[in-house]
Amino acid sequence: MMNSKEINIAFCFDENFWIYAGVTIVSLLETAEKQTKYSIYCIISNSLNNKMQNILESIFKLYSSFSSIKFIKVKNKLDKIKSNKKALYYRLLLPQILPDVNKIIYTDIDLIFNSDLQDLYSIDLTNYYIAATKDGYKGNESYTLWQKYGICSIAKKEQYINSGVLLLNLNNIRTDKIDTYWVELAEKESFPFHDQDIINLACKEKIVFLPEEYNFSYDIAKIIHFAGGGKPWASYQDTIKFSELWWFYAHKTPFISFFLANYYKSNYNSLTKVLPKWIGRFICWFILNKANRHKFFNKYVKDI
Ligand SMILES: [Mn+2]
Repeated sequence: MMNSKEINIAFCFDENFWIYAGVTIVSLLETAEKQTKYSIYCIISNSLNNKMQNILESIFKLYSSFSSIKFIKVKNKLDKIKSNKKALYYRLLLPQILPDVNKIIYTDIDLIFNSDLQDLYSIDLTNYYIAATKDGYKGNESYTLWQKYGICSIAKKEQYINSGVLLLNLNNIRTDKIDTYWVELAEKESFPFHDQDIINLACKEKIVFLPEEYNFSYDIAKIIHFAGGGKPWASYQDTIKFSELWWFYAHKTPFISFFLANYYKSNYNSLTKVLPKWIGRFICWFILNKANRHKFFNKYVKDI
């Protein structure tokens, strides 16, 4: 196709979060402009099996024949990393895993896209490592490692960024061996905000600050990130802004009955507050039985 604009984008996840990647990917493709061609790289754990990959691939195919999707398993077991949330650290491996890619967008999968990403991708990073939005932390003296590594002062200068949405200049990062430094830090310490502290520490002075519309839940947001504790799939919907937009895309995936069952399960307590206990219990039992995860996935895989 003429004048197509290629955009590299990476998602990193393991077998615990792969279904949420489905929602993020649907929102990415549904908001793409005609000439945008996404090269999607899914950086995944070893335990994400072929069936799971095939399901994600089939969702992808429903929405785009123009873009592409690739699954790459993380070979490095990250044994030395001092944290049990290994998947958070996959993004630090992007420069090594994708040696031929020079520029890429990385986003978390607890978010949805509300806009095409050409604007974000075209931001000039010639003299920088990354672009990211500032985070709300004003500096918390109580973290020992923040004090030890001077992250407090980064936060105080309001230069502390959120690592959920990143535009990365992989070329500069590789040339200056920043990726090696990232892994060194991860193996040495367990930072309170994991990869985010590491990226802030290693990339300071070489960060382009993005407008807030690319991260978080603002009215005009191009990328809506459900950062922190309240996720639209888990908490009572009214309390989370834009959760209905997440559910809109969730309905377009084959995971919807699973999402609903989980949602009712986690909201069982609020349900029983308004209904007699036995009715609440019956509804939960009914929904959970209907959406038996194993049966559901088997059926879906057979159908495609
Ligand atoms: Mn996040």
